[in-house]
Amino acid sequence: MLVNGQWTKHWDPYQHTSDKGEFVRQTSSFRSWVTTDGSAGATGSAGFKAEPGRYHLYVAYICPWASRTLMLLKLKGLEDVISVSVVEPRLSEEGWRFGHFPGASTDALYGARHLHELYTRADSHVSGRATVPVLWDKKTHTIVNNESADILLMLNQAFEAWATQKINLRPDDLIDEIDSLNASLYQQLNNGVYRAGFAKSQEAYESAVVDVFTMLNTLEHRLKNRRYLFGERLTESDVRLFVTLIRFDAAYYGLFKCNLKRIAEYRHLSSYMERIYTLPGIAETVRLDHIKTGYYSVKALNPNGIVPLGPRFTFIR
Ligand SMILES: N[C@@H](CCC(=O)N[C@@H](CS)C(=O)NCC(=O)O)C(=O)O
Repeated sequence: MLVNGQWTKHWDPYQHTSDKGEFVRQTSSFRSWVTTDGSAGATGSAGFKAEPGRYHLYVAYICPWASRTLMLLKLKGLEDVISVSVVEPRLSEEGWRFGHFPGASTDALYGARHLHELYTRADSHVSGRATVPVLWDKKTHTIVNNESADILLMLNQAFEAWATQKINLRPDDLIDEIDSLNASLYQQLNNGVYRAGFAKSQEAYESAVVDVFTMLNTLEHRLKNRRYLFGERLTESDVRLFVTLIRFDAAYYGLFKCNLKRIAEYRHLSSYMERIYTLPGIAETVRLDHIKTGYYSVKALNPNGIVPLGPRFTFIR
């Protein structure tokens, strides 16, 4: 991680751990907003007006938080408006690295070797983890925002003028319900799998796994007669759920020990996952090779770095 603009020697996969052995995720540090007129958003500073070609997304295909922002780019048809660089799936001693792993890229903007260089370019005294996703402003050479939840909102709203797909993932009549479902999805499932995987006590692990499967069972029931979580309309909650489902059997079931059941054993959840996977553009946001290579390279959880051969999805090449 970075301390006062300097990369500290070793990358540690464990984020903060509580006294009870619970995994605690760091809060994101760059929180400005791109808005249609450049006025300030909910947090951070003004000056980031939505313009085509001005912004860049740094992502990792392994990462669910980054992948959900990529899904928004596809669903809104913004690929020609916001450019993208992809880091390699394995975290190096210096964190995320650009390179030649198939599907990864170099840093198109500055030729940086590691993502942390972008963080220090934005703030030479920055401290904290250099996480993906990063929404970068090419005009002022800085990070606008590194919190995917905020980036999702920006991509849904601020670039409407150039979006080739006029889909609103947060329709007015559903906003409160979407936000409330998102909050429990995050706590119990999206971050629940991480709480299980990185728990340092049996108690913390078990409580996380119970949360994960309680949520999966509830969702399985909810999706019995529905196309998407809120019926016929695809919403932001579906994007948030999909990124965890698609990684589940490949990484969370084995590596994170969330092994009471696979998604393949849930009839409705698995057909729902396939339904979203086959939406135009979404398959391009899913790289199972990155997902498996990346998660299974976390030495603290898998010292020998062996990557499992399975699972095999019938609908993924
Ligand atoms: N709150 C952030 C979390 C992002 C995050 O934790 N990303 C992970 C990858 S999945 C990361 O970059 N980790 C690098 C590190 O911890 O050093 C968001 O949702 O944008």
